Amino acid sequence: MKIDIVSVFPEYFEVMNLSLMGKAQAKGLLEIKAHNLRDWTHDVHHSVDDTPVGGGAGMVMKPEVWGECLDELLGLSQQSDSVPAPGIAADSDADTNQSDDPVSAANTQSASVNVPVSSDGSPAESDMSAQLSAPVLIFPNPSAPLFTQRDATELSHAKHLLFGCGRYEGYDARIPDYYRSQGIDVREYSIGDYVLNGGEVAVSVMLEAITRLMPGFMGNPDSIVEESYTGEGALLEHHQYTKPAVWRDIAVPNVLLSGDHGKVNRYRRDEALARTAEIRPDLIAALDCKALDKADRKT
Ligand code: 6GU
Repeated sequence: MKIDIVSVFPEYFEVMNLSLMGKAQAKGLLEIKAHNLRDWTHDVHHSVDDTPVGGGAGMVMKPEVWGECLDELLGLSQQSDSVPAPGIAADSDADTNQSDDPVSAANTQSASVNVPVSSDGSPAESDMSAQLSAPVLIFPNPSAPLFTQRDATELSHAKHLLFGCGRYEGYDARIPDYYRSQGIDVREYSIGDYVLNGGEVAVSVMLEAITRLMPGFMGNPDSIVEESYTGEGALLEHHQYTKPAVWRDIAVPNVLLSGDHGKVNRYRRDEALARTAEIRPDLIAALDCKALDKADRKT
């Protein structure tokens, strides 16, 4: 899997050379490149942001710099960002491009990559192992839908992921809109209901969730099968214990020492259901009834 990350702090991603992610890169399973957005600026100050149109606090990331950067990393032909005079509609801007700049007008055609996109954008569970052969462009955004294990599973089959990290008050909304209009698979995700200073940490979180699901990434692939949030009946995981059987007067539940696999599985399943009902009732409410077995209903 090829991974490009664009950020004004590319050094953030040096940690990707450590641990399992580092090993996966050494094995050639992953190729991660962090790029500095300022490399695509042309002014002396290398500025990437500007004040919000319509007013408000903070700064917004400019579309022109992102446009040049993403065109290059996606292998799309460069568009010319001519600035219309105030009051001129976007349509006449396109006309100006066509008459004044035949090269960029011609490129507008070839820039289009037609990727089939399903009606609701999310594949059925059965399609999750399908290769995503076209690049996926991902923007972390605290105002976007939540990133879930389902998204991680789907994206673990992608060939090329490109992350664009916003800073300040965010990025100009036309950036994702434009790449969608060019047929690119564009996603925006939040990692939780809190606000971070920028997308870098969110990208690190998403990348770890995605890459560990890649075939060959984990030493023991069984360890990802029984985890929380996986499968049809996404439940929190049961508690785990190791030896000794008693530690500081606290004993491991007896049934786990019984050697009876049927009983152990039942105990763990009941515990997972009880913990989920207590801690995350929303997950129980969202549970597909078909994911419950007969014994679940008795308890
Ligand atoms: Cl994806 N970005 C930022 N800046 N803050 C967040 C987030 C993303 N997800 C939760 N908070």
